Amino acid sequence: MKIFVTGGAGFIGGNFIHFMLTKYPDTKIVCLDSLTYAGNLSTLKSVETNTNLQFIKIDITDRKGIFSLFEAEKPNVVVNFAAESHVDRSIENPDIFLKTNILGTQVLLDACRKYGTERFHQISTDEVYGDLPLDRPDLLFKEDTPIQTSSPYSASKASADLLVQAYHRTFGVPVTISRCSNNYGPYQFPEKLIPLTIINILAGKPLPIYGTGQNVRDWLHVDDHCAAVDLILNKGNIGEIYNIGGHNERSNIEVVKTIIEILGKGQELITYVSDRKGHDLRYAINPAKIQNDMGWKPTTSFEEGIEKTIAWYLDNRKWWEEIISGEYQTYYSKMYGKR
Ligand code: NAD
Ligand code: TDX
Repeated sequence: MKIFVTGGAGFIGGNFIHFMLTKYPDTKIVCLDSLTYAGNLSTLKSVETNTNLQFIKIDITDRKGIFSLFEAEKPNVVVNFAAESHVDRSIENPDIFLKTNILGTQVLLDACRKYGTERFHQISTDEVYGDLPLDRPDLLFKEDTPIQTSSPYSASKASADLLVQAYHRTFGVPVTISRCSNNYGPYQFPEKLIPLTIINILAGKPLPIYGTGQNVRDWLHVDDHCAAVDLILNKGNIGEIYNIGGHNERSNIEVVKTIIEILGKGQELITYVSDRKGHDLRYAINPAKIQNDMGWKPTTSFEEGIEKTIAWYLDNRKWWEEIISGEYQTYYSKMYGKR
């Protein structure tokens, strides 16, 4: 069995590679990643000598290169994590989001079609459903909730999902799609709320809260996401969409206060800043389909997962100190300098 994992030097793809190498000693993993600012080979350092892992630096929009790679390697399965993933960056510059997230997905689909790949799995997001009101806790995203996107990021992910479905219906490419809620855990790039908060607290820097801090996200530990994707690869029905989430809704201010408390600090670093444009109010996944069809259940509670994640950032300073020493500084001043 050979699996192409695109975006495997990023947060979730990297965790997925660790998960798969541990669980399947007979599976070959080929990581395809162009190493953008969000891709870090240090995420794969502890498995770099594993003979089941191969790394190839390639852009998924490079049609010729991708086709040559499929010709040479003939993967059984492709799991597409590669994407521009940060909403704030998509508001600053949508172009690269459309290129990587839509056109890159198309290149992979064309290659799967040509080389008869047994499965193409698209890693999508709950953001394709838009948002839910804060005062209707009874409403949750189901797989048939209409797509209604808010940011250039979510619009690009939704476009990719539509293409994936079209390639299944028109060309018979054997696809599955999963739409997951907000992930957290080891190796997450510190532009995202949880690692940014941990690292800023450790540095004694302000903790920027967009708007009122009441926006709600549905948090899932990345290991539970990886287990769900593995299940879908093994038991998912071709052409289907599966929502992944663990009923772990928290407002942003609650999340930040929890991290402050675990690190034993005071709340004086909390700083309310101007809101994100088009800021989605609330995400909440109904995971009944994957639970009922495949018996998936999250195993890590938010309380346990956030403790473990903070401990990981404390124990792995080298990983993130290297990351925040480069382009991140320019990004940070641009995004937060005058906010
Ligand atoms: P990330 O930004 O940490 O990693 C993305 C990876 O893709 C990086 O290694 C980057 O180098 C690589 N990449 C980007 N453009 C590429 C290109 N053109 N060619 C090859 N590689 C490229 O992202 P993440 O948080 O790990 O998200 C992974 C996937 O999961 C994305 O598709 C995202 O939309 C989806 N998702 C993320 C979350 C979340 O909470 N982080 C939740 C739901 C879905
Ligand atoms: O500094 C911040 N202050 C703040 O209040 C940051 C970075 C974020 N926020 C808020 C915005 C969101 O309401 O925290 C919430 C979480 O923000 P992000 O970590 O940027 O995640 P989000 O925008 O919810 O998107 C994430 O989940 C869905 C991932 O980045 C996407 O790739 C995924 O599809």
